[in-house]
Amino acid sequence: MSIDSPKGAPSPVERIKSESDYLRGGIAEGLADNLSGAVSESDAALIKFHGIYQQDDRDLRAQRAERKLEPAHSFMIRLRIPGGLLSSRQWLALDSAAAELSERGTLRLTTRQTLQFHGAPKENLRPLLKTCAKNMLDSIAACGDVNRNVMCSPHPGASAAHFAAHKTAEEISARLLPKSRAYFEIWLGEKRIAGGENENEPLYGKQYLPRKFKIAVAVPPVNDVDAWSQDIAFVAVANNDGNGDNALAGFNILTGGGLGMAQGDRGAFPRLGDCIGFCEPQQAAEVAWHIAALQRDFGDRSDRRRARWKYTVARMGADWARSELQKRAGFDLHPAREVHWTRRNEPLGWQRGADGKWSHTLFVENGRIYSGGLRDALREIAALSVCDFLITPNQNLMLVNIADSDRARLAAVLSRRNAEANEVTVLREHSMACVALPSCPLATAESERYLPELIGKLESEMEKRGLAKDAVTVRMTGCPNGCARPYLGEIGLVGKSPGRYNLYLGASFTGDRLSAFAAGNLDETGILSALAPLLDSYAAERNPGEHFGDFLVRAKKIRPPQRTEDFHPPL
Ligand code: SRM
Ligand code: SF4
Repeated sequence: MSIDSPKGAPSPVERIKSESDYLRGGIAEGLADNLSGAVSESDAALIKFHGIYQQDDRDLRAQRAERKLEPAHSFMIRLRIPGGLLSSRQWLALDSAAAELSERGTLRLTTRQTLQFHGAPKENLRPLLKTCAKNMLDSIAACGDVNRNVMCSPHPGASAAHFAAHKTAEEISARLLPKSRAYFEIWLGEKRIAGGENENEPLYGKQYLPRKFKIAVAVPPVNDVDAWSQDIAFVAVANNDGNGDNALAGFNILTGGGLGMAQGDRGAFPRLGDCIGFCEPQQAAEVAWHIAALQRDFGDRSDRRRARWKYTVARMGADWARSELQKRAGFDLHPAREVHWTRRNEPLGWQRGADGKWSHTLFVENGRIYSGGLRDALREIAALSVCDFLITPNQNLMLVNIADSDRARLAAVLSRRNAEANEVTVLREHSMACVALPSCPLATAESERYLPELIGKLESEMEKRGLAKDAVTVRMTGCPNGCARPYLGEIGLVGKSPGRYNLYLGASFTGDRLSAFAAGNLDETGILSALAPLLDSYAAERNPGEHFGDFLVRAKKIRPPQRTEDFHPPL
């Protein structure tokens, strides 16, 4: 899949960024305006770089318009939590902040291992971010045309390689963080000091990147971060020196992956990253910095729909990326090492790590934590201060670093509050939905609020055919942007219009093959009818241990995508 070279004038967002005085714009003045719950259009673009999105409640939009009222504006705040790790104290602080300062009051775990507050009124933004700062947390660069939250396979205690991988994720996050003090001035009240006018951004410059940029560190055999979907994935290779210590030898580097598409944009495509070689552990942050700089210099700044790094790599080639990177970094990459993948999620329930400590993974359906049993249990556990909290790349929550002596205490709280890694089916366990309605401005269909119901119906279909114990990844989004990584789901459902979805099929269970477009504009009956014959064949004809996506490809029920058109409905 290839694309044309960029032509045309810079997009309007490029001007907003370069005239923003390193992300200040008029944000502070907009916050002081009490007449509107919103900020100006250009500031709405800039606050994203501070981890904040202006939204409105779409459930109320029509009703308010009828009454000639401004939309019900509020803000979504997304934190920066590299590798998703939080202390008990931080968890407690975030839990209270959600309850007190955001109208929806929920905590929302995201597909990139961080946490979102939905529905914060403008006047609560500063108090919320100050609470975060007091607890050593921030939302810098959680959104915007910069490097986003760096993901990492959970959890640091699982093995020496996991521990080193987490350190690398933190190092990359810190190295690629914008240097502007705007966040500290606007949200935390820092005064601009003399000499502040000489501020600069050594990596990003005045215009920052052409588009968002995403990095993950993966630890095989679990591809929970969906390594092939990232702008850069560092795939940990553990030492095979016979000591059995599983220490980190270095990283295979995948680059140029990305999933976003848009309604009606037939030139858009999801893309898997290319493997360009292997680097040593201490070179990873340098590699990340230089690849981001390549995207800064060669990415398309005229058309935001083609501005992601995946399109730059599709246009210039992975060999170009490797050789430019080597030239700029001043070292050569080694040949990639062999790695083996088996699954894409962390098993639910109790596990013991190489450090002898316990972890407990809880299923959080589509990442939303409402008030009630689970929320109360988590608060009670956090108050004991005997474990850390880790958000997984599948929107679940792991309690980690639990000593032998504390395990029974935690288990008792979970059981009393009815919040243990409960009896979810493997189908539900492997499902994921993006936020969509009512907060996402881009949603054209329900996702988080609808998938649980659809999964219930699919569970019956699976059970009828003796497939109740078979894990199939099901991912749903409310539009083609791909926030729950649907094109890597063995069953991908992508919102088209209210109640209607496009069906994607044929991705691999381990996430190294994309799905292709299979059927369009399906309502629930259409989805279930399209899947029924495929599940019949799967139940009757699969090889032992064969996953659904692999079966569909082997049995020629679907052809893996080869051309851009394979991701779109036929014309
Ligand atoms: Fe996303 C835009 C939510 C992960 C691709 N995404 C949005 C916005 C901010 C809508 C907007 O632009 O106004 C959504 C806010 C909804 C809300 O109300 O909370 C949104 N994206 C999410 C989250 C919360 C989904 C979730 O259910 O967890 C995820 C937050 C991640 C994080 O913590 O940083 C989320 N988004 C992703 C992913 C998956 C990933 O990164 O692993 C993707 C696909 C991978 C990729 O980027 O290629 C993704 N989001 C997009 C895109 C399409 C980008 C593109 O290349 O075209 C958009 C739209 C855009 O950027 O213009 C988007
Ligand atoms: Fe919103 Fe679309 Fe992302 Fe879902 S996939 S959160 S609907 S942008």
